[in-house]
Amino acid sequence: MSAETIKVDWEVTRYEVAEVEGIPLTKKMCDRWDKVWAFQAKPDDLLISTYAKAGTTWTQEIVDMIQHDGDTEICKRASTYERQPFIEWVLHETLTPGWEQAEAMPSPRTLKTHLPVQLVPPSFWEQNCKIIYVARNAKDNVVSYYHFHRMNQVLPEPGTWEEFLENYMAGKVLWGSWYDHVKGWWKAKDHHRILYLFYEDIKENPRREIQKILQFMEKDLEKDILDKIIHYTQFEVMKENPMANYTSLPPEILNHEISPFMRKGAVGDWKNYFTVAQNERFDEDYKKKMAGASLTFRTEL
Ligand code: PPS
Repeated sequence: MSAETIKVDWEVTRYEVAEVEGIPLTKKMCDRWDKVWAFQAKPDDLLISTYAKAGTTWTQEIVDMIQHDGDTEICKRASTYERQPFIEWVLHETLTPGWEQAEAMPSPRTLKTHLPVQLVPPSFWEQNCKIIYVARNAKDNVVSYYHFHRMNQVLPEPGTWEEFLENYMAGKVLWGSWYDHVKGWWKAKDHHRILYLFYEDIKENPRREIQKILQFMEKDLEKDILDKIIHYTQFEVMKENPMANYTSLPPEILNHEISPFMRKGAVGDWKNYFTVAQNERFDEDYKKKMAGASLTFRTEL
């Protein structure tokens, strides 16, 4: 694959937000939504779907390592976003959007999305594609999302932590409500080929969770290859991997000095940000929003 060098020869400004069916997305995505919606999936596509900051990159690296039998050199052939296109993403008008990157790619393709289930291009369902969905507990997810908005210079200004938390609880952030996202995909897994995983489970026992992915992908690997995958996809190792830690994007876009993309990779970091009052308010609101859902998250291990 030839990696497209991303050069920033335009003024980097934080993107405007618009909506598709009530879901906030960048205006750049909304303006070309017809292209995203018309995306043609193929039966052997594997889609990695997540709410933003739920462990997408981690899962992408695990899947790529599985597909290449643990060959770390092959997995360093290009950056995460070039190996596995982010189908709905438009970085700039002068650059190839995610769906075109995917179209130009030979099969079998592995693709990334943050779309809520109702906005996934219908061809994925028509083609009965396999989908790996990863969910992360809302508290760690919002902390990670807040820091990502600080460092990613094209995302909307996050405001203060307090303001960002309010917007997140109200679903007024890019890709919409975390609550609806995790619930929507949870329901969909009963009708489609979806492996639903949890960030906390992977953190707790990567071997067990990677074995679930292997089974889902109908792959069998020797124990030493599995050991190698566990090693190369752990936080500390991925953090130093320039093809997996997003340092290959220009600093005008991702400013790792403000907050690194590979920030903490932990479960329970929310305790360093939520005040007692915020936590109480969050929990009360959470109960209402998640009432009736047979979906439970762990906020500590
Ligand atoms: S994105 O931009 O939506 O694709 O981001 P995403 O990859 O979903 O999430 C980034 C967070 O995942 C953490 N991360 C990891 N945690 C544990 N182990 C590994 N290997 C790993 N790789 C990435 C990353 O550090 C972000 O979480 P925070 O809490 O901000 O550290």
